[in-house]
Amino acid sequence: MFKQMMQGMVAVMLLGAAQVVLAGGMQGMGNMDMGTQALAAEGQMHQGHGMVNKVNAQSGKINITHEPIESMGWPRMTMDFNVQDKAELANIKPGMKVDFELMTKGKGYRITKIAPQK
Ligand SMILES: [Cu+2]
Repeated sequence: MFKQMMQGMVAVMLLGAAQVVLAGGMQGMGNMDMGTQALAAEGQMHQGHGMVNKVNAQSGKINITHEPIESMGWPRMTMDFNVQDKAELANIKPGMKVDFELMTKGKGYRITKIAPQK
């Protein structure tokens, strides 16, 4: 999985979007605690879609295989996210397809909205 992610990152960098990758905090994958406290209300919003692999409603974490998020310069990949409002995970189960909103600021990012696809 990590190798796949690295390949994806290399591909993105080759496309000249290295800055987007750095700003998007790809270094933080697998350790999503990083930078979340620094997130502020004026962060940038991105739309994501994907399949849920794991949900931890208690800690507010979710693992999603998401489709490419062009505004982030991200290829399709599997990764962990922190969810701002843990309560939103109550209705989210592994195997579900979801739509979500991702807020980024600096190197941090978190899901601010998530719901099953209709
Ligand atoms: Cu990703």
